[in-house]
Amino acid sequence: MTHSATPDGGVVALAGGIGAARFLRGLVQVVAPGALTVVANTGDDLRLHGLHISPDLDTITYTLGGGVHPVQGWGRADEHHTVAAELAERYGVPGWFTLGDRDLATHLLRTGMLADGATLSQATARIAAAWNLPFRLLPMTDDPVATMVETTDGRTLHFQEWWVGERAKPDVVAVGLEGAATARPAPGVLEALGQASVVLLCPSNPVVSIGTILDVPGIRPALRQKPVVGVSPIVGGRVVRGMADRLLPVLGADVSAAAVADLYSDFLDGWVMDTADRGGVPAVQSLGIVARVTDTIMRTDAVSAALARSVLDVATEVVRR
Ligand code: FO1
Repeated sequence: MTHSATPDGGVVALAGGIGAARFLRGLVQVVAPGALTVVANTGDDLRLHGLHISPDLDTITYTLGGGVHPVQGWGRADEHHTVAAELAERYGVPGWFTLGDRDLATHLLRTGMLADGATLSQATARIAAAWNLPFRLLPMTDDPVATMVETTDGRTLHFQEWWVGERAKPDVVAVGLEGAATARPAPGVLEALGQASVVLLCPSNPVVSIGTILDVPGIRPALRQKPVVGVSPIVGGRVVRGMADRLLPVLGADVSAAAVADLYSDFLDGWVMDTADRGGVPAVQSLGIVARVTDTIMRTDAVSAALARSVLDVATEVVRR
């Protein structure tokens, strides 16, 4: 059933990859269809074999469309790797970034549309429609951006080269969104934020997913005008998944739910943390942020839906403040 607080102005959710997709599976159970816009990170995007790959857009699309690889949380279910094997064996082009045959169809469609002059938003809308997504999915920008990391051995790598290609072995001294200065929010993003009754931060990486969305000029100021409620991606001082624990220290932030709230404190109104982080409630409240603790480990869609309801409950409390 839809949450009583499904506001008429609509809900906008800022999203990264796997954790966001899990949360969205719960959110779509409690927000009226058509009331939700998801703005996804494109800093992970990369070009390989001449193809434009959008990992976070595809993880959200495949997960909410019912076709994601159930164990990996990214890429396609029922996947084969005939093309990747032929590239490696016949042509000597090894794949450090696993691209399955079905996944390649998505990248071929997107790259073909871009080559014909379409925008990333238009390609995303075409792909989302094919997967019957129950919400509008927007990239954070149509402009070229890329999350880059500087490693302690003096190299600058694309985030995926570091995270996947080098298995995150080198330590990182800096991370940033290349292209941010000239990037514009994708069409519809600022309008959706302007009309929203509430903006939600999915439990995504605060540095290379939510942080990169905030780096697109115009988005962070828009959030300061809205009730914003987020879900902590850090539980009990640890990441649930991914590598935020390696990147938060680069920003000088502790690996804690309260520290992430502090990073967002210029616009954040509500913060939902796991019961393991009950001790962080006073620190979050001292920032003037409504704090709520609940089970945030989304083992099932029912837990995701309960978490989404908690987030919308906090949104109601924030709006009534
Ligand atoms: N993650 C990996 O750890 N190894 C891979 O080979 C890999 C390939 C891949 C291909 C398409 C895609 O959409 C995502 C892929 N991912 C892979 C996940 C990707 O690195 C994500 O961006 C991160 O997991 C962060 O969300």
